[in-house]
Amino acid sequence: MPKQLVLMCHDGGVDDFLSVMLLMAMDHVQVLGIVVTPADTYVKPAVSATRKILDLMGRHEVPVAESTVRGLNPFPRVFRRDVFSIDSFPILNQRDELLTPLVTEPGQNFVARVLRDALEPVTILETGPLTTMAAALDLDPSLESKIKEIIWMGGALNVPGNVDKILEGGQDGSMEWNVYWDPYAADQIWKTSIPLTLCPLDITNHVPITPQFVKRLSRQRHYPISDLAGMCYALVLHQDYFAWDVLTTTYLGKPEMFQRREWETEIITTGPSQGRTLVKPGGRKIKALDKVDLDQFYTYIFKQWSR
Ligand SMILES: [Ca+2]
Repeated sequence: MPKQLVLMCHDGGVDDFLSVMLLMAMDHVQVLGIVVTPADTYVKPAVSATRKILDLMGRHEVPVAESTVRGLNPFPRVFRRDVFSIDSFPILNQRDELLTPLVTEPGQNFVARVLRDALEPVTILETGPLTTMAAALDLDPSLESKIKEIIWMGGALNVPGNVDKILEGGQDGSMEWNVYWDPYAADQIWKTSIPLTLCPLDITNHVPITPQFVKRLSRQRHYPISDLAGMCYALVLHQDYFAWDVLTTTYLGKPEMFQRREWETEIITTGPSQGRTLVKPGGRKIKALDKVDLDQFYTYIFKQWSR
């Protein structure tokens, strides 16, 4: 059976690296490349860590690119700095040279080239803001037809957002970070006819990363990927943490685990609700992951990282 063509775009948070590790453990996909958007991260170590993870997993045929887009509302530094630790993990630094190639052109140009060259429409797995995808479509709007679907960790439909009302003054707290970083890019994608499947906070709120979960990973740390995943989670376990990007990526691997639901929505680009994914009759139709079988999800993660 031909493999599903996938291009991953992530934004260098802890959850993004875990998603790379999950994606690379899937047999049914052919990953055409990974692009890093400079959002929830510092981009140089994020690109470096991504290449090191691919090396560790023996997947150095997958090129990695650095997007040069900019967002509107920067992620807090306290979120972004974990990448320095990950890039320095001993398990990722046993070799002197990286085998995974770094693409020389900007990430958004790379996305456009990959889509143009693809023989079949490509599934986009997006675990950061949509800015790089929007920039690639600016380069060549006709490439919209080469995108089979965008699977996106983004949005808060019928639950509060995760942008802090006090730290990000003047906001009403209704928006999710990946939209808030660049609402205009999300709005641009909303105006296309690309099929969109969202993994919003509505579902991720029900998929916590618990100390028990991390403990169970520790018990299988003889697998290098489980060991690496456990170290990544150790960086964030002191705070409330959920499977945001990892749940989104799991949908690509095991869609049958999920129920989806259609909504009509609009992106608010200005004012105190800037970045909100507003449910509004007559709005842009999207599908959102609605329910997941939690037992199946956790079992899948432990199995996929047993390598
Ligand atoms: Ca992310």
